[in-house]
Amino acid sequence: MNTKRISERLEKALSDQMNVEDLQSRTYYSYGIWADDEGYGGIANFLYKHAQEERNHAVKFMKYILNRGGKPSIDALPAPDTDPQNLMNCFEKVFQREVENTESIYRLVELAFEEKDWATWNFLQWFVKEQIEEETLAAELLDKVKIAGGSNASADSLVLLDLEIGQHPQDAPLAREATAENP
Ligand code: OFO
Repeated sequence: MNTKRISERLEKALSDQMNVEDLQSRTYYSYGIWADDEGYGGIANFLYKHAQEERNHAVKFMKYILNRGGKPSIDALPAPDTDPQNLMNCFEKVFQREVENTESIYRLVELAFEEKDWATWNFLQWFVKEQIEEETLAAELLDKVKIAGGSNASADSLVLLDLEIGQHPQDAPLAREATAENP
């Protein structure tokens, strides 16, 4: 009896996304190593934690494919992105990585919709919501770097920025949870 509940096309697309999440994780580690080496210990810490989040995302795809009777495939990954040129460029790259990942998730949502695979469509909604948070977070951090002076930030503001980002939560609040009392 065939107990597989996912098409081969979606199985492959979800498995590819699992590998993309893994690559995201390696990319955040590489940005973290760059920041650590530059002396930004707080920012490095933030990026290392974020790398772990991306690994968690990969595991969610892995388990979902297995639960639906498919088999994910761990593929060879390309090298992560090149090192940032400076802090401003680092957070521009973070924002760009998140936007690309959102586009990749949207393509999966479209595929699930096309196949009327509502279980997969439902599974992917967690990632749609997650990407709203991740893009908001990346934009917030980029704003902080700009406020600190961007590429011309003084040594003092860089020290404060490093401290602040090091303690920054990994999630950004969602607009749907805002209220008049707590916007
Ligand atoms: Fe940064 O996000 Fe995964 O999905």
